[in-house]
Amino acid sequence: MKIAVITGITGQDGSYLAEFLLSKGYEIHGMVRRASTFNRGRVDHLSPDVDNQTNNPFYLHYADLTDTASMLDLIHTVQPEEIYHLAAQSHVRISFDLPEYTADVTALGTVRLLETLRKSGIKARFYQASSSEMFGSAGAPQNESTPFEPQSPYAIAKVFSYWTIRNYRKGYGIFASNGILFNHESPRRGENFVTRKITRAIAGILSGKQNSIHLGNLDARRDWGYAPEYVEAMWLILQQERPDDFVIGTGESHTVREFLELAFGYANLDWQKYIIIDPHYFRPNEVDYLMADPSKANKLLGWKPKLSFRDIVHIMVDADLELAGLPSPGEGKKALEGFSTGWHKWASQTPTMDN
Ligand code: NDP
Ligand code: GDR
Repeated sequence: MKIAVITGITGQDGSYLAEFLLSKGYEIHGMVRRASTFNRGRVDHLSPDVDNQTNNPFYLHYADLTDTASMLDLIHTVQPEEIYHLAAQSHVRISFDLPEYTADVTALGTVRLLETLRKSGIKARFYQASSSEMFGSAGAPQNESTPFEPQSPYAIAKVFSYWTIRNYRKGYGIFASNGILFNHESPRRGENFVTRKITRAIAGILSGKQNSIHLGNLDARRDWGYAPEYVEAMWLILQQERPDDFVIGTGESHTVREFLELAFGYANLDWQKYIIIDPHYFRPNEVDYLMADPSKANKLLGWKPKLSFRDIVHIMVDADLELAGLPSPGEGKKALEGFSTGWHKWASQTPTMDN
């Protein structure tokens, strides 16, 4: 049984990755940080002692990216073969409010974890959650050779981590790889990212709990994929013969406005009646146009996304309507039936209301 450590296991990607690796027979050790509120909603269903129905080799450990000793303890105790480093302060706009904290967690946190691994002498493979935000204002499409032009404290912190990975790979021979992932969404997406904010608002409007949605820039273009497909790419990256860096995305780009139109239209609502443009959600610097050129991943990893932009919108609207106890049109559910690879099912999409 292979042993993997996942940092950021309580986040969107960490929770899907844990499910995927469990289906592959891995023993999973997740890092969780202390919070005053419940922060395990996305993974609680994986714990062996919840309902006595699962007996997963799934363990959670308290540690924090700002606390080196806690990570040392985790790595020494678990002796992992693979480390998936997903934990971060991951919100771009909030990184402008918290630049120092974002640098501490999202940049220095990576160095702390890599140093912990290096000093331990354990030969684990290391996956770094790099981001398309690193490309910033570089022209689209972006691939592994596109120079970075980061536009936020978050993106700058990710560029620091990206180069740290390459430095440790070259300098110390550590099997450390960057997955440069473009935006990927799901019903488990955090509520303050734009896609989930929109699909939750639709459910709120239809259930009479809200009558408007405040948004910022609708013209930004993003390459949006489906998160469960992206965690499979993370795993593939660590199964290669050599460590390397890969761009992961769909190769299609859409504006926030297009997402709005499609999502509201699917729920039979006219989006223009509900949108309030609120400067609070504008960013000091915006990233206008991201679109992946994922040809290296297509060729070397054999990775290609199966679900379309439309499928993702349908899945997210269906899931939020169901969470609100409303009937859903069901196109998203249908799309997922076609996609299902055994480990990922509709029923486990949104384990709890307050994830
Ligand atoms: P989330 O924001 O959903 O999850 C972030 C995770 O990091 C959570 O588990 C969070 O814990 C944890 N975390 C935050 N700060 C600390 C800390 N100080 N110590 C320990 N854990 C911490 O992110 P996603 O799942 O969406 O993304 C995963 C990674 O991939 C992130 O690094 C993100 O920057 C990157 N990325 C994401 C993309 C996307 O489109 N989703 C695209 C490209 C890169 P808690 O639950 O307690 O808050
Ligand atoms: P992003 O995702 O910044 O691309 O980072 P987000 O969903 O936050 O923004 C996407 C675009 O939508 C515009 N926007 C709004 N965004 C938010 N959050 N809230 C709003 O109300 C709103 N209105 C318009 C934004 O300006 C932006 O242009 C995500 C994160 O997951 C990162 O961690 C990851 O690295 C990148 O994707 C790839």
